[in-house]
Amino acid sequence: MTNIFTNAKTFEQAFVTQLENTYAIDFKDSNAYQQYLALGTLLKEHISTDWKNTNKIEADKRQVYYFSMEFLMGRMITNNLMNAGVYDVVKEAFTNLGLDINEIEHKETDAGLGNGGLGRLAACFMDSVAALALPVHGNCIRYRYGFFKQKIENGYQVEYPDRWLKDIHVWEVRRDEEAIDIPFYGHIELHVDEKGKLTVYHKNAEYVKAVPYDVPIIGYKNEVVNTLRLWSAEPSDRYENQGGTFEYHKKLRQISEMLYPNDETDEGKILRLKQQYLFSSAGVNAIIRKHKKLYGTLENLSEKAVFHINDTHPTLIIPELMRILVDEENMEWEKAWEITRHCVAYTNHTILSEALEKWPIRLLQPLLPRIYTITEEINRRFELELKAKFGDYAKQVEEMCIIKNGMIHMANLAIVGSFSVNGVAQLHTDILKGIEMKTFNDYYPNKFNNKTNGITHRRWVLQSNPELVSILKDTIGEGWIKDTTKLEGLLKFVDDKSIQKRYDEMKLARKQALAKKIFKEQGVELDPTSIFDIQVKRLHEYKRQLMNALHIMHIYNELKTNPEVRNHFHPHSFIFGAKAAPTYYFAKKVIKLINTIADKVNNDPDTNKFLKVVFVEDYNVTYAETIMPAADLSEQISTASKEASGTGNMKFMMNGAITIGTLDGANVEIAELVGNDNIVIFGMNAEEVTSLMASHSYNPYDLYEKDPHIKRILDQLTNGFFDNVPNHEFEEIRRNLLERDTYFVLKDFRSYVMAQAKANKMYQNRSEWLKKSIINTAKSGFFSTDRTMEEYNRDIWHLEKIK
Ligand code: 26W
Repeated sequence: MTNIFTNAKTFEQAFVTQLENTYAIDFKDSNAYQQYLALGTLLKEHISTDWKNTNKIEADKRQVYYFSMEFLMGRMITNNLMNAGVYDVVKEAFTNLGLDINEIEHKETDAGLGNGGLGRLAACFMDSVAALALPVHGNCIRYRYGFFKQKIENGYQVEYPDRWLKDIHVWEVRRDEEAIDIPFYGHIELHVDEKGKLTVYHKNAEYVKAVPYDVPIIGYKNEVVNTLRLWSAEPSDRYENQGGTFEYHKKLRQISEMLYPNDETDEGKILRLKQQYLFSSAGVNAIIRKHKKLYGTLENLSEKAVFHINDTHPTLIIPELMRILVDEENMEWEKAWEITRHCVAYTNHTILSEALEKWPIRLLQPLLPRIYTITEEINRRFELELKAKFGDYAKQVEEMCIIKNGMIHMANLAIVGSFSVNGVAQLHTDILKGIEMKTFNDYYPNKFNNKTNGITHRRWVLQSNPELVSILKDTIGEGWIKDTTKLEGLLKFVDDKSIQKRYDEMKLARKQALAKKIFKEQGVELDPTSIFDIQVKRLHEYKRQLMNALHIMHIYNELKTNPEVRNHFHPHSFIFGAKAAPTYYFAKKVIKLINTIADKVNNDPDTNKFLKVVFVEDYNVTYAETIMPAADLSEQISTASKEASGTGNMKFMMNGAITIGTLDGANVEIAELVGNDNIVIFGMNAEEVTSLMASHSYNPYDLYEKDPHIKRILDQLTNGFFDNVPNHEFEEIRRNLLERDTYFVLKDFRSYVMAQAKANKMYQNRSEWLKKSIINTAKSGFFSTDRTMEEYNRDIWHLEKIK
């Protein structure tokens, strides 16, 4: 096949032909959406040979299957063009044709198949493994509706469906011939013949057909194309009508209908369990089928395959593998268990207890009868093992067993059934090993390990920050793209005035771009020379957007009552982006509060030269591409010990923002890398939080009484200070803070106010600030997912690179 991307001319011709032939129109009559589809189609064809070849080369190699309920991919077009190395040619051709490549890129919908950190991490991992030529493939669900679209109406969040698939999804390939029937419900019959051989029958099952759609993941200029496999639920031919086909259709369609918009809270809904089993089982069975075809046996499975589970959501892989080995392959239990344990690796992303998944037996048993009995048997044997070691009534048995009080503890199953368990930042792993999962760590001393998260610098710098890319090119060259540790080369330039100036210009340009977008979409005008102070992440109490909001009220109060403050306060723009789970009442109140504050301060002509607040609507991956490069200050202010890692912190840092944050998650590692002068740390550390919690001695009301600033703010929440809301609007927020304050907002408030004041002052020393900004980029190379993936491979996966 000739390469149409060799130069602009040949591409132009091919592109025009493609458009005209597909739509039977003249090129001049085509619209941007058609142009986007034509471009996507041509690119997909272009990489198809590499895709096929990658599959061939990998066929008999050890591979990793990364199972994740979420892949928050965002738009793929730009990334694909860049990684395939054809971006410049296309851009040139489009210019010749009078087309704007940006406009066409924007026609792609944002693939929001994830909630937040965990899903975006999976997407960054996919980009890195392809760039590193590691044979790693994703498995997920092809949700018809991704993460909801957020609108702000009267200050409140309102959710709308995200119809990302409404038209054609150019990148996917449907593989009907690889569909797999998945049984739900029914009952199990066991038959033992004269020789003692066990046969398991699943009777009256309701089958659902899982159909895979493959999406190519293009490596950075290396001819590698991996696969992200998305499973869709469809009616199965094996389903014999047991009455009510309409019901059957309706129910099964729901399985891949929608992404659950909850993170960090365990909803325990049957539909979510169906989703988990559907993609876990379909994924594993497809891999097994391929493996058997190649080797005729599963005895060598653990040499050839790793099933990596992204949090506990795909843990059912463990009993499913056991089912296949024992029931279908007639393997002895012990041998099957040996293989299974050596095939599975587990990553934990949270220690919040409400986020640790537990399934009630009464839900799981009827839905997945065989999976349940296998899980019971895994638990029975494990308990015997524990009792033999610790005694029948030992606390270790109670703590580590998988099934207790009518619930199946998925994290326990994942730990017992895997060969590796990792946390996602050093502090997080230390807490898992030393506190939350200490008993397990004592029992399996070599199983737990740390793999600090990362981000793909190809999306978060190369694609999102052209001015920074150009500075890097002129200072350290282009080596950083292949090896981000080379960013350290920037350290030579920290005092170079001309480079400082370019950093200043880069930030200004990125801030202008964001300000322009915000003005266009929401009509709020921001001054690009003000400090852009940004907090974007899911809305959660532990992330403390509320503390940020209360601090804005404090600044406003100071500006109003103490005009002298204005003389040394650099204008400050506070920008928020966050989605709340639709059922999370308190989080939604916080959104309303932020918007109410914005309404008040933005419209006060007395102060609005100094202070602006914006809550950006519908924060998503595409939005983040404009936001990350535009920050001066990166807000990472979770209650210490609660944020497993954070990854937004890394994106901001790489783009030269300075972190204001607690010693939580990966902030700890950021602080170690940049040193105390180049980060603003405040608040209690993890140990202090843990011991304050344990002591039960915290009384937020004392702080209200002692600190007049806190008192003023809390009173303003309900005393008519806000014009357009009833006085009780924020009553729950006030009461929550005074009576519980579970996440120590008031406790850390003083220290946060001081940290903010320090940051504002620091910013005014331009040269020093720019130096810190450059140091942050220079030290951020560690946080590339290329490094993270190399570590997973070195310590867990042990894959050979392709070629
Ligand atoms: C059962 C409901 C549920 C759904 C999703 C519970 C927990 C989750 C995720 C594990 C939540 C999540 O996204 N955790 C985030 O993972 C990121 C990637 O490792 C970390 O950077 C964040 O700190 C962590 O909150």
